[in-house]
Amino acid sequence: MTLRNILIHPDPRLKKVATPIAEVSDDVRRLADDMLETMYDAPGIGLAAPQVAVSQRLLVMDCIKDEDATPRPMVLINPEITWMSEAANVYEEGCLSIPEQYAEVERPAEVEVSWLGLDGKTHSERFDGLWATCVQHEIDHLDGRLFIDHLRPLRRQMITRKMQKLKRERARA
Ligand code: K1U
Ligand code: ZN
Repeated sequence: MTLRNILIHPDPRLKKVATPIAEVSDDVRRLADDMLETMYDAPGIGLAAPQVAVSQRLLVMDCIKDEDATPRPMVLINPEITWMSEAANVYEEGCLSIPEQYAEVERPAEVEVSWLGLDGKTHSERFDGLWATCVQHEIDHLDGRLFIDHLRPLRRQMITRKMQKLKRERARA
């Protein structure tokens, strides 16, 4: 397993709509393994392939935050939201591609998602709580959307400027 580099906003590769995956190949299994390792190392609760510069529809997540609890690493290929609740939930979101910036985002409180698993089978599950927030945040990445795209333009601009400054500083270091 290899740690992959996480792209930082602004980057045109984070704005592209990712391509569906045709089959669960060895490359796809390797990508999923690398992404889980990269997510746990960050640390984060989710990661989408475009964040590691792969424009394919694959995401990983594990929203078990308690270190004493059993982890639940999930790999979702070509995920689709098939149902969303009318009730909404507000969560203060972060993003590994927008380090140290957090903002409240409102999303459906519950979603049903279907996806292709690494076992080649179709899966479907209803998510709520942090899992629902996280899976929607990650599917947004597959569609070239970031959590700051849900904010008012001025707030989004402020965060983007901070990220431009961070990238300049990192390039100089
Ligand atoms: O997609 C990403 O950039 C990962 C992101 C996922 C996410 C966080 C919060 C709400 C929705 C989606 C992160 O994992 S940011 C880091 C984070 O939330 C975290 C890090 C360590 C422990 C617990 C949470
Ligand atoms: Zn993110």
